[in-house]
Formats: sequence, C-alpha cells, structure tokens
Amino acid sequence: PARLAMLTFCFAVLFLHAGAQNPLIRNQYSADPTARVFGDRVYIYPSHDILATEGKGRVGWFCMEDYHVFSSANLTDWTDHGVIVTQNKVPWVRPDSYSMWAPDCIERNGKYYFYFPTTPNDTVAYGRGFRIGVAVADKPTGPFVPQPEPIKEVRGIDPNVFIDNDGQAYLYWSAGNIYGAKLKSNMLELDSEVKTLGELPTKGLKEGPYLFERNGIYYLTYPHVENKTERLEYATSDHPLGPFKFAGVIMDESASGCWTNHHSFIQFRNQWYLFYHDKDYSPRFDKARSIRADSLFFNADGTIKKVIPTLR
Ligand code: FUB
Repeated sequence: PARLAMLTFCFAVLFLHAGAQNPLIRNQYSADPTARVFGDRVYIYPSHDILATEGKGRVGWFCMEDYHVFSSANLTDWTDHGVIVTQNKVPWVRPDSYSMWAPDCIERNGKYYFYFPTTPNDTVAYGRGFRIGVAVADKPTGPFVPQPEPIKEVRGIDPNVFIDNDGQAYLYWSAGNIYGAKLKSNMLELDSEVKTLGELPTKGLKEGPYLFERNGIYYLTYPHVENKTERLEYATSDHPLGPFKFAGVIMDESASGCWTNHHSFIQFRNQWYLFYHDKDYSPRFDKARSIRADSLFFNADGTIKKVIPTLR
C-alpha cells in the first residue's frame, strides 16, 4: 500500500500541477496548515504526513515525525525552508511517536514560538496521551530550540495561540472539547485557569480550534463532525475566552470524503484567506493530506460567507 500511495502521489502531482493553485505544497504531503503573516511574507506551519511502514509508525494511521515551514510572497510560489523540529530532537518526546500533529507558530517581541502536540516518552512524568511543547527561534524559519518539557497543565492536541490587541496571549487546544487559558508573556506557561469556552457542540468536537479577531468580534473556529466528515464551523464572542455562541458553517464536509479538515485564517494585503486541507494527492488514503487556500469574505454584520473549496 505504501508503494501504491507513492505512485498515486507522483501521478497526482503531474496531473494537478498544470496551472493549479491548490494544493499549495507539491513536494510532500502536508496538513493542518497554520498560516501567519510575518513581515511581507506568508509562512505556513503544517503537519507533515508521511506513510507509516512496519516498524515506523502505525500502518493505516497518521504518521508524522517532523515539521517543515514554507513561505511565499505571493501565495503561489512556495519555498520549503526544510525541517524545523523533529521528534528525535525533542527531549520529552517518544522516539517512536510519529505523532507530531497540528502545530502553530506566533511572533512576540522578535521571537517565534512554535507549538506542537505529540506523545511523551515518560508516562509517569507526563501521563498518557498528547502533551503540547514549544520551540523558540529568532526567525520564522528557525533554528527552533525545543523547551525541555511540555507546557504544564495542558493535555491535548492542536494548539493555537492568539495575542489580543492589549498584548495578552491565549492558548487554545482540543481534548474532546475546546479549552483556552491565558498565557504568561514568556509564552511558555499558563497564566490562568483552564476554561471551556461556551455554547459549543457537545459531540463531534475533536480538534483544531483557531481563534482570530476582526472589528472587535472574536471568532472561534473549529472542525465539527456531525455526519461523515468534519466541516468547519465558527462561534463568536466579545471576549477571547468567551462565552462563544455558534454563528455558522464556514466550509461544508469534504466532497472527497477526507475525514479531517483543519484550518487557519490570515489577512494578507487587504484580503482574508482560509487555509485548510484535503487529500488531493492521496485519493484513497485520507491520512496523507495536502493543504489548500481560498479567499474568505465577510458579510456587513461580520458573519462569514461560506467558502466553496477550489482546486484552481
Ligand atoms: O494531523 C493529525 C490530526 O488530524 C490533527 O491534529 C487534527 O487536527 C487532524 O487534522
């Protein structure tokens, strides 16, 4: 199956390449894109799907051992800056984890903080399940130096960090529900209790929160599965920790049947964009994904217009 998937990848690259904008990254699988604008470039911090083989990850499941960062000045030509964090260089990560799941990266006072969820090597010290680590760099492309321990009091996946206009930073993550807390200005420790965030779905809320602010409205956006696959939804509030109230659907379930969708938003040169993923290069296996972007538009009342996914 690994050889078949690789062959499909090569054919799909050849087929989709001609003139297509999506998927954005064509030299490898990529998923869970967090896009950020740093200076005059857009940086994407995705997960890096690879194909598990006997002895390397769990065959038929997600398999990731490192993270790359990509950047572009025009959202069309992407530079791969190479590996920025890898599981075997993080002191607290299981060497056979292959679970370097959806990350985020944010800038504060000239430092870049890269947040990533993965499984630890010491269940006595860190418990079972996912923890969230941070690696710090002076540039968006690294080199990133991992902290020796995961963030205390945080168990779960899919970290997302938001810095409000008053300078207060917040961390969001998923663990069956979506949680949030204030971060200290060192960006490495919580500075409040962990909170649930309001009237969110009670079922099918597994992962991928992303928070942003526009015109005083805080948008908490998340994948939600009600039927077959995840669709992107959002809730709004007048405070970064809520309470949030359901406000609508941003993107329907994937037509291809990719079970996950994971997303982020940026405003770049006066246009908003949604970054998300599907399985363009791996039609038969939805754990080998590829990232995409499409324009995003708001109604006058601040609600989000639904995004129709495009391949061009
Ligand atoms: O990429 C692994 C997991 O799949 C992510 O952490 C989730 O958000 C989902 O996309």
